[in-house]
Amino acid sequence: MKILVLGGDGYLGWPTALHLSAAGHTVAVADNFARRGYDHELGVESLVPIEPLQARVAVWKELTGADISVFVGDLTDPVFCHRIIAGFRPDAVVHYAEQRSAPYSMIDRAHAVYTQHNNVVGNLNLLFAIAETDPDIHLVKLGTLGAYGTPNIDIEEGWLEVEYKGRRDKVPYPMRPGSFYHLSKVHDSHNIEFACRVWNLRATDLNQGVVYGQQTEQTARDERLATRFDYDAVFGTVLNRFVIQAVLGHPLTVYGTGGQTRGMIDLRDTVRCIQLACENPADRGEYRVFNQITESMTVQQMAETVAAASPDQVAIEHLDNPRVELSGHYYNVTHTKLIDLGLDPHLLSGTLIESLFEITKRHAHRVGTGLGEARRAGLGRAGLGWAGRAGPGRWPQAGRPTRRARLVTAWPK
Ligand code: NAD
Ligand code: USQ
Repeated sequence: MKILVLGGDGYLGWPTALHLSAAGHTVAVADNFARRGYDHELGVESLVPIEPLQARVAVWKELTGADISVFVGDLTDPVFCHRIIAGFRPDAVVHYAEQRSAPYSMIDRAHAVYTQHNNVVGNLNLLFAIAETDPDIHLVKLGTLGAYGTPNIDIEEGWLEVEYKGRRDKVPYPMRPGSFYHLSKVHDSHNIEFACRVWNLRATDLNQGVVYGQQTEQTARDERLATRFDYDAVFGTVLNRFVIQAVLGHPLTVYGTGGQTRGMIDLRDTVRCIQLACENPADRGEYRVFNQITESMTVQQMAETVAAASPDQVAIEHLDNPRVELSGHYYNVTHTKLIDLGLDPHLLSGTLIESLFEITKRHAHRVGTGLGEARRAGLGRAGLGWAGRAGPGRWPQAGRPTRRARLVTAWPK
C-alpha cells in the first residue's frame, strides 16, 4: 500500500513510518517541524538526541534500500495539504500531525487558540483534500482516550446504544474531555464522522491512551534512527517522566492522590495498531472508532511499578494536582477491536522499564531544565495551571504544583 504519515517527524510518526516501510509499504512523511519549535519555546529538548528528518530518512535508505519521501509544510495551509494528497495519491493517510500536549494547550489563551486552530483546521483541510482527490483514501486519525473523560459507565468504542423513552438509537459516545487539546480531538471526531456521512469517506478514529517506551525494532537498528523521548512537565508523558525521574534520583511526581486511572499503550503496539488499521480499512461511508490501549492503571500504580523496577531506592512525591481531574473514579474501557484484528499486546513489564532505565542512564547528562518546574522551563507565569482552576478572565496559577506530602518507598531489592 501507499501510506502517507502526517507528523512523520514526531515521537510516534517517525517509528510508524519505519514500521510501515519495514512491512513493505511505500511510505511518505509530512511535517512542519512545529514540535521541534515547541522545544525552543519551552527551553527543553528530547532526552535522546534526534537527527534532522532528512538525515533519518537517509540512514533508513542506507540500511534497508527503502525510500521514504519527505514533504515539508503545514497542514493548516490548504494548498500544501491538497498538494501532498494529490501528488502522493496514498491508499491510506495516517494523521498524527497535531499539537498534542494538554498542558501546552492550557498555558494561556494564545496556546489554546493555537492548539485548536492547528488541529481542527489542519484536519478539516485534510478532509477536503481527500474528498476532492479521491474519497476512497482511508483516513487513519489519531484521537485520544481522554476525549471520553472519566464517565461512571463503561467507555465503549466510539458509539453508545441508548434507550430513551422507549426508543432505541446508536449515538456517538458522549465526550467530556479535560483540556483544550483534548477538546480539539472531539471537534476533529465530529468533523470526520460528518465527512464520512455526507461525502462517503472512510475513516478510522483511534482513541489512543498514554504512550510509553522509546524503541521499536526499527529505531533500535541505529541510534541515528532514534525517536524523541520527552520528559519535561509539558510534553513528557507520565510513565516516561517517572522512569527518568527514577534514574536521576528525583522523586516521582504523582499529581494529587494518584488515584486517577489512565489507559496506556507501549510504543511498539502503537505502530502495530496503525499497520492493522491501514491493512484492514473501514468501508466507504464508515466512521469507525477503536480504543487504542492495552491496559489501564492508576497513576499511583504506575509510580509504584517504576519504583519497584528500579535498582535504587525511589521516592514517590504527591504534589497538588495542577489539573482538574477526578481521582478514585470508575474506569472500564472496552478495547477489543484491535485485538480482533490481530494485536498481540506488550503489557508493561519490568523488562521494558529496565530497558528504559538503560536508555535514560546513557543520556542522563543531557537532562536540562525540563525535569524541573514549568516556569523555569520558559512558561512564564502561566506555568502548569489548568484554566479550570483559574476561571475565565484570570490567569492560571503560576509555577509548579506545590509539594504536599512525600512518601518514600523502600522496595525490597
Ligand atoms: P509529536 O508532537 O511528537 O508529533 C506530532 C508531529 O506533528 C510533530 O512532528 C509536529 O511537528 C507535527 N505537526 C504538528 N502540527 C502540524 C501541522 N499543522 N502541519 C504539519 N505537521 C504538524 O506527538 P506524538 O506524541 O507523536 O503524537 C502524535 C499524535 O498522536 C498526536 O495527534 C497525538 O494527539 C496523538 N496521541 C499521542 C499520544 C502520546 O502519548 N504521545 C497518546 C494518544 C494520542
Ligand atoms: N501526571 C502525574 N505526574 C506527572 C505527569 C502526569 O501524576 O508528572 C498525571 C496527570 O495528572 C494525568 C496522567 O498522569 O492524570 C496522564 O498525564 P500525561 O501528561 O502523561 O498525559 P495526558 O496529558 O493525558 O496526555 C498524553 C499525551 C496526549 C494523549 C494523551 C492520551 O500527551 O497526546 O492524547 O496522553 S489520554 O490521556 O488517554 O487522553
